[in-house]
Amino acid sequence: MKFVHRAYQPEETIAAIATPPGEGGVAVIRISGKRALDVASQVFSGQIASIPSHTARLGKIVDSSGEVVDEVLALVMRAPRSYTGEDTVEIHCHGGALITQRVLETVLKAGARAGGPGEFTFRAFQNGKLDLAQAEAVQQLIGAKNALAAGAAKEQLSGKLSKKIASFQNRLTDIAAILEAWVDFPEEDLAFESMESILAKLGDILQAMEELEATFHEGKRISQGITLCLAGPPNVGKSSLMNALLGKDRAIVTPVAGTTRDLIEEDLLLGGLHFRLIDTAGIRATEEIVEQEGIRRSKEAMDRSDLILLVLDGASPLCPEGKRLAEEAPRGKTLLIWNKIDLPQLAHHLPFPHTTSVSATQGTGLAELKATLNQMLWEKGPPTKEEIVITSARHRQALSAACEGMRTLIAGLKTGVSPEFVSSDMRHVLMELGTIIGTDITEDILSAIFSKFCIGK
Ligand SMILES: Nc1nc2c(ncn2[C@@H]2O[C@H](COP(=O)(O)OP(=O)(O)OP(=O)(O)O)[C@@H](O)[C@H]2O)c(=O)[nH]1
Ligand SMILES: [Mg+2]
Repeated sequence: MKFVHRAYQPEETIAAIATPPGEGGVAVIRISGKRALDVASQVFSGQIASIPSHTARLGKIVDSSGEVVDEVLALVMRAPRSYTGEDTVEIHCHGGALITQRVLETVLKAGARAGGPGEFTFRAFQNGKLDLAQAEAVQQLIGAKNALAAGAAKEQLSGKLSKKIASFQNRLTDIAAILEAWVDFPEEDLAFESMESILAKLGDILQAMEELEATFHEGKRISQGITLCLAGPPNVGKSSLMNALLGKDRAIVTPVAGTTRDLIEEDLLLGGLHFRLIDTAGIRATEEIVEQEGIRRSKEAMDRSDLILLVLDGASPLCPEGKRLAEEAPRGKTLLIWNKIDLPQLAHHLPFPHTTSVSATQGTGLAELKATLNQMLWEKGPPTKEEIVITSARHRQALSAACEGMRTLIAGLKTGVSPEFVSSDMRHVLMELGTIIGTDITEDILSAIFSKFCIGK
């Protein structure tokens, strides 16, 4: 179902299943809006219209023909002390797909409208329970696939990012007031704030904004995971290393060069981070058409990966393909791995910024490999809890536009452009910052954001 965002109409009461589809112990149907208690009372056998907020009653859901649909618990949360800020009733029924659907249908017949994706959170936003960045964090928390992503979402939900954006806005608004005064009274000597001091303040704010924008580099890795591909010539032990890292016999390993043909992808959790590990076909010159296609895919995988594990056989002379790969691999994102250290090693000299040695079959050197990966990923170590990290491309884009506006603004002040232009640049910066927390946002953007949510949230 596609959510067609509509203007918030508090008199409309919405209902949706808030729990995932399928079978479970319980399922929750959420009803929210001015008439939530009225709608629930029509279908619920017990008396809930006058019970205190945050209390529950046991009773039955009865449909319009008098048939009992299920025995349920009804939980009442009165405005404004609910997630949406509206009167809310949660019906906890038995968690079967059919039962849950029938309870929802009964509630809808009693006068509620089916809620769209994210519509409860949209109402929470409209009622000031959450700002936009916090509302987005709700969805990120639900979708988090690793501990760091969940941590970052929780920090954002707590309002840390919003506070930081608001502090930029407040500091800029103070400066804007002075600039506006210059526009209104250009002939007056507004000596209480010198141009140097204003420029210094703007420079500080810009630097803080740029620092926040730069955290997206890490934030993206946290929220979207890291693509890691195993590449190298045939038979060096790429698939063996894949299996060793996964701790399971996933990829076929044989002494035959050219065993792996297609890409093999698996998820891997390392140090609280989500990795997408890709095993590729060994790269060499071949006439064989299937292998050629495999090699083409290997190269593509190397291009799109965040990091490349370039595997070479330390116990054999370096083959021409290995030499070429080592020359061509992008240094910054490649970790050179000498495999088969359980065998007598040949003296190889390949100057590489990141190198490690392992035995995929014996499982030795894996801890060091993981530690080196971590070092490559986080220049300053993984983000700590106190740090604010932006994980959303939308926030990054807005910050980047705001920084750009700041640079124009500062350059304008330095070259003495007309004050009107400076003020308009300032309004632009404030507006871009506002889109992050939802103070300056168009209906279209709101609709796009909330339509990505799940139904019932
Ligand atoms: N002694 C030793 N043998 C290894 C090690 N790693 C892999 N091998 C052997 O090397 C051979 C090739 O291993 P694979 O993992 O299939 O190599 P690959 O790089 O995936 O090869 P392709 O898929 O053909 O490109 C197998 O016989 C493995 O048992 C190791 O650390 N030590
Ligand atoms: Mg292989």
